[in-house]
Amino acid sequence: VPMMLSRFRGALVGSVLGDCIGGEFEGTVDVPLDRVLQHLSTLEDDADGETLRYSDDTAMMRCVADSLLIRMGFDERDMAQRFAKEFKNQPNRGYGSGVVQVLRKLASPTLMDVFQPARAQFSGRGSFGNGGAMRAAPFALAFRNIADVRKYSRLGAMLTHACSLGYNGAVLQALAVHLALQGALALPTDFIDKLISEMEELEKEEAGQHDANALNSAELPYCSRLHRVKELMDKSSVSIEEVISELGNGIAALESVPTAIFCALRCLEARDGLPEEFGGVERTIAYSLALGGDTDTIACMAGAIAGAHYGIESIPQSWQNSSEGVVEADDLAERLHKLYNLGDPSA
Ligand code: F2R
Ligand code: MG
Ligand code: MG
Repeated sequence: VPMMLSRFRGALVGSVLGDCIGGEFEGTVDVPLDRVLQHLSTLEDDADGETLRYSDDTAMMRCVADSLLIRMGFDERDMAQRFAKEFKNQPNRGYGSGVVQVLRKLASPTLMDVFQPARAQFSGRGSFGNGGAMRAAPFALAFRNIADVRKYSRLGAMLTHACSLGYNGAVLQALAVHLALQGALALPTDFIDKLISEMEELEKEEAGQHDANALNSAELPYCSRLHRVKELMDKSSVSIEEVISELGNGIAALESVPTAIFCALRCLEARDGLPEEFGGVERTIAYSLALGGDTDTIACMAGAIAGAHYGIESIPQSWQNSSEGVVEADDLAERLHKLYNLGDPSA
């Protein structure tokens, strides 16, 4: 059983690796497994290998972690300013085409309400993209209490994603990491049941006002997807096509957060077609890539969940050396672990 610090480090390093390694196939419709394995084999020889670059997923995750650390909690103005500054300094990290407008507006020193630019997106409907979810992991590392994880991951996402399908996806991802840090993936059925009951509460509260037509989705969209995750978990064999048609692999949070959770669950055991020597984080990232679509983001979210479960020791050094931003993510995780322990009344 990994120690808590190891789980924290695994979560953020797993997230960055998913982003960097998954970037190769982002937007590719069909990714045969041998292409995935070929790509992963290049990570082993780090001598002449090029460093894989991180994208918006990691850039924004770092802003979230930095802000939570420096403010020792959630401060919407500080977090918004960090997003804006990061984007201004390095705009070419593959940001979503809509969110860049929010990031430009957040840079304005006269902006009073930092949640307003997000609300103006997509003719006032707000974004349902997965940009809130891809950066949500640090909320689970900063707050011990599940109510705080829920509350602040939602607010943190709402700085750019005002549609409930966008910010609820971020809450789901933060809760999945929160539970994985507690070792809850040891009992996969309980893990998914807990997520279903959490999302039921959340989505029922918002029933009527949430923007379900945005995706023509069910009444409780995340609950309904998580039930599908549960059904797929019970099957002995599940094809890639089935995962894509049941859960999705797209840029919308609803089409990618439940998918990432499924990837982590599916790879708790050895998988056909993946090398036997692969540990759990390697399996999870490889499997996420083989789905195609929004591979950097699905692998980033699945990598955070898997990393929180297996811990940093499960991630090969060659993988850690392959990618930009791993050392920094590891450092952020250590500092968040200290902050987390400050909140422990028994420590
Ligand atoms: N943007 C990408 N990938 C595609 C191009 C990058 C490529 N690497 C390149 O070479 O340039 N990846 C990154 O974007 C995703 C996160 O996006 P985020 O932050 O949610 O952005 P945005 O713009 O808010 O939403 C994304 C798209 O979803 C559609 N959309 C969202 N809400 C909508 C609404 N209410 N109505 C209609 N459409 C909506 C739009 O097409 C948005 O542009 C991650 O994959 C990250 O890796
Ligand atoms: Mg990206
Ligand atoms: Mg992406």
